[in-house]
Amino acid sequence: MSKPEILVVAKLWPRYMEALQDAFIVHDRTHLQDAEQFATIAPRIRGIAASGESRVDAALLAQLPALEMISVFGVGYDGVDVAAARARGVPVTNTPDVLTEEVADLGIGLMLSIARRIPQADRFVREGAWPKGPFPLTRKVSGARLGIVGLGRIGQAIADRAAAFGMSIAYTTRNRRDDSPYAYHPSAEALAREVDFLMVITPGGAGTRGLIDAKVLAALGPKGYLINVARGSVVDQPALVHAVTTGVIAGAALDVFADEPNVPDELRAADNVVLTPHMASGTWETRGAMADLAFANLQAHFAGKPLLTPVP
Ligand code: NAP
Ligand code: 8YV
Repeated sequence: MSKPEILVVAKLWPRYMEALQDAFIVHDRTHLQDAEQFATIAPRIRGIAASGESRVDAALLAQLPALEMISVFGVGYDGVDVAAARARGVPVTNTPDVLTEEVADLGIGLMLSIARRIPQADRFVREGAWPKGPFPLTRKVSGARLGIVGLGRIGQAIADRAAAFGMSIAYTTRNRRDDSPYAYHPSAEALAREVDFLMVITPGGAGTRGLIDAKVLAALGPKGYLINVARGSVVDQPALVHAVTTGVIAGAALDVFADEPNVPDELRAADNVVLTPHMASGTWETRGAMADLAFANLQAHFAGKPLLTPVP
């Protein structure tokens, strides 16, 4: 029997691509590169392999009459029109849990980096500034107040780590968690008013677009720090640029941006900002586990078995 044909819609990690190429006939981003060629293969496409940042919209789905499933390499699937897929009976899978610890680690790392100014201190030593005088004092993290916007799998793993730093922990979600010992606030603005560090770890998409706006940043205040490991869309980026460059907040540490891989010049120039290139899950170990799970979902579907991790 011939191998199923799938469309890869993002530049995927080479090890994952190799596994896909062994098991399927892979069309790598053909829809973006060659419209004529895509028109000839589109009717045969039975699966999509996407990344967490991929766009799979209704217009693309409409061109794929034989599509049976979409597998996302990532826990976030905000770029996929899940409603349009569901209307066609096309299930979507993602890679929850296997990256939780990794993303939580980077969230804590970013919080420490911006508070203790670790990248700035590194530059200070490299640039030969140390002999001219000491590095300015920084902000203590242990015992400080942490607010988590989104207490899901990753938010909880961040809270577990923060507890070991003796931080007092509070959170906001749409639904209060009865199983959580942490103080609940009904909005990001109310939470921001009560904390030193505001950690954003919700899904992206329409439901959270601009959730961290100018009002939330004003509530966080001139001694407060924002950390975003969720999606760039969750933060009103122009409001954030204004906040970090005018002292509305003390600083920010960001792994995600509104228009990746483009980062505004104002953020790149700001000394009170730490920037990483959407790398929270980016270790050999975790990307390997994500690839295995994303692949296993495709394999299960085409073997007629139940999907491992369908999105809710
Ligand atoms: P999860 O378990 O589904 O948790 C999501 C949390 O966000 C839940 O507590 C949810 O609670 C809350 N939430 C959703 N909408 C909200 C809103 N409007 N206001 C406040 N809270 C809201 O997901 P997860 O596994 O922790 O992953 C979270 C997200 O992290 C992913 O969707 C992805 O976007 C991001 N992520 C980023 C990276 C990276 O590389 N930087 C890596 C992995 C994941 P309620 O439903 O009660 O509101
Ligand atoms: C990945 C992510 O960087 O899981 C997510 O939602 O954003 C990240 O783990 C991404 O999916 C890989 O391209």
